[in-house]
Amino acid sequence: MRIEAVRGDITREDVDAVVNAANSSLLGGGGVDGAIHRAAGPELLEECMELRRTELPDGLPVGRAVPTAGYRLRARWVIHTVGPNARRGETDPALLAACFTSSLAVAGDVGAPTVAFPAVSAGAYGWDVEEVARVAVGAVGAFAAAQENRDGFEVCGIDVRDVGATRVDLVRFVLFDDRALGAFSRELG
Ligand code: AR6
Repeated sequence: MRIEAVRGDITREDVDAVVNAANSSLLGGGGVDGAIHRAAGPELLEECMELRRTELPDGLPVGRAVPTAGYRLRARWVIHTVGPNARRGETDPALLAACFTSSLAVAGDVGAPTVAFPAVSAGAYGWDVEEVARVAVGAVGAFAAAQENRDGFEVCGIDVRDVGATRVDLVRFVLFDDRALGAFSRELG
């Protein structure tokens, strides 16, 4: 798996799936969530509302991930995940790692070999971007190793069995500012 970090706006990425740093309601918000909803168009909110009516009446739990279509984005899929909110005392790195792991498992399930991630939880949810970079790069690296070995593993109670469904061969961290880009670039060495 190729893992890279670039500076940019994730809504413009030409990848199979972009990951959204959503909240449990899935009904939109500010930051990268607002930008993705604006760029994808109103159909995205409609699909999210349908998910809430059907599969997720209580919302999407922290650390989990769910796919929708990408609508007007170049990406075919949006994978929504909910980061831990440090401002509410959610500071367990395993919860943040689970966002990256579960998003990659969903990418494998839907058949998305190239995936772009933002710095989940590094904005409104108050995590230090250096810590986000450390956790994100560690989680993606562990997923890549499991994919190579074709074995499942467990992260934060999530049993990632199907890492071999479709291989994810590119993960691109798309960072909005120089500080975030520096943090991820250092972690990637
Ligand atoms: N492309 C790439 N990165 C971006 C973009 C973009 N277009 N826009 C912002 N970022 P945040 P969180 C960066 O707040 O901390 C929302 O209201 C931003 O600079 O988007 O997980 C949701 O609805 C930061 O580094 O997500 C939730 O309520 C990173 O993306 C809550 O915020 C994440 O910042 C989620 O908070």
